Order: sequence, then C-alpha cells, then structure tokens
Amino acid sequence: REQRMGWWREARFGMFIHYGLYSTKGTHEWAMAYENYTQEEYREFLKNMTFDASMPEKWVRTAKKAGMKYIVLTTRHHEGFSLWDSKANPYNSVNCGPGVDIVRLFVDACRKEGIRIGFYFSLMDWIHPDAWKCAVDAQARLRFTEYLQGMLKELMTQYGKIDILWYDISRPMVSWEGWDSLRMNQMVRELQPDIIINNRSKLEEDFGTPEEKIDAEKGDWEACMTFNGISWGYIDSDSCVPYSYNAHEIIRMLCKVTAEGGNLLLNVGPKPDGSLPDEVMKPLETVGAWLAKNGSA
Ligand code: FUL
Repeated sequence: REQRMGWWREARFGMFIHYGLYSTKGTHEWAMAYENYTQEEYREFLKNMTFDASMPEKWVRTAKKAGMKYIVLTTRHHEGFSLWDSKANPYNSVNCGPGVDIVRLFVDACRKEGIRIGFYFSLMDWIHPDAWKCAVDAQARLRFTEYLQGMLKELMTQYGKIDILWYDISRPMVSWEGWDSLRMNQMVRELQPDIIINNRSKLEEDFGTPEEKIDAEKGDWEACMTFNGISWGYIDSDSCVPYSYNAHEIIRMLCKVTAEGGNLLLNVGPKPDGSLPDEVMKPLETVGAWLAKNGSA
C-alpha cells in the first residue's frame, strides 16, 4: 500500500470531471431525479449530447497547465448511462448519443500527456430495475452486483493501466456486504494491482473522500469540491448561478489541503459538447501560473 500511494500523496491536486447525459440539461447532475423525468423523456436528451472528440485533449492540457497531476472522469453517474463501449450496458455513448467511446479518448489523452488516470464509477443506478430492490431482495441484489461487476471488469481490462478507482454512492442503501464490495475490490486489485481505491464502496480501502469541505481525516484523504457549491454537472448561464471560486480561493484551498496532509480534487462540469466553461478556465490558468512561480503544491 505504501508503495502504490507514493505518487498520489505527492500529487496534491487533481481535476474531477462530471460529464454525462445530465450535462445537456445544464442544471444539475441529479436532473433526472430532481426534475422527475421518466426514462423515455430523459433519453430524449441524447440528441443534445454533441460531444466533440477533441475535448479530452483539451481537458488534459487544461489540467496540466493548472498544475494538476491526475484526472478523475465520471465513467457512469447515477443516471445509468455509460461513457464507454460496454457490452454489459448497451445504454452507452457508443451505441447512442455522440457515438464515441469517451473513456477511450480520455485515457489516450491522459497517457499522451503523462497525467494519471482516474475512473469515477457510480454504485447507484436510477434505471436498473433491481437497483432499488437491493436492500430488501437478495436475488435482485445479486443481479445488480453482477451487473456492476460486469461493467467494472470492462473498465479494468479494456483500457490498460488505471491509477484510481473512485466509487460513488450518496445514500447508504446497503452495507458493504450488500454491495459485495470485498469480492468486487478483490477482482479490481487482481486486474489492476497498483490501483488506488477510495472509501465509497463502504470499505475503507486507500483514501477518504470529504465532500464540499476541507476536513482532515485520519489516514489518506482527498477533499472533492465543486466550483460553485451547487452542482457537479454543467450549469448553463441562464440559470444565473454564479461560479463562486476564483483563483485566490482555489489557492487557499490548495494551501489548506497541503498543510493538513490531503489532496484536492477540484471539479469541472463540461458543456454538452465537452468544452469547459469560461468561468473555470480563467481561474485555473491563474492557479497554474501561481503554482509554476511558487513551487508545485
Ligand atoms: C455525490 C454524488 O451524488 C454527486 O452527484 C457527485 O457525484 C459527488 C462527487 O458525489 O455523492
């Protein structure tokens, strides 16, 4: 463990990217649930998913210039849409929407620029018929965990070496036994011996994940922060939500995590075409210039 954590402890600063079907809405990554869409209505947004295949290279260049050492991309969020060429889940970005393997483009871009690769993977799912029955129905739970593990296996075998697995659940619907997390994480470690895993499969694993707060934890930890305190997904300017962080605040956050022994995973929510909003570009550039001058975080 000490060995695999080495680079991560030194990295200090990473980029979180929330991109999914929800990005086309420009409101919130929980749009499907918060705005009460049926699956049919929600699928209509696929036609607005105008992902431009040149964007992952821009994400990587922006992150590098900002002084970030790794990027974590949402390979699937709670909406159940996968951003890679998946057999386990045909509802994915190759079969529908933009028709490209976004995870592949992302991985290739990171490797080219020597930036570490992280996969966010939701253990929740709003559309799988068994997901909500997990807590009370053992058969449903078995089917659902098999489904999740099938997808994970693809991610852990189709894209070469992956550096971070960032699980996510936001509600403790079931215990780690219910998620079959021990078996799931063993499989992941067999396939990716050096991977670093967060604590959201309900097993402690390698690092803690304080969310929207910089609170030191025992052991390794990484604070994940939105840019605006409201949404992880893209917010369009019509919704009049100010982007609250400027470079000064981001540098203060970085100093705080560094002093307290953690990492900062700062989120950006790309637009429907995958481009990064202007509101995040400027502060990130300034942060990068500051870090270049004053030593890396
Ligand atoms: C939460 C999720 O529900 C949010 O949508 C976001 O992905 C955040 C990082 O984790 O638990």
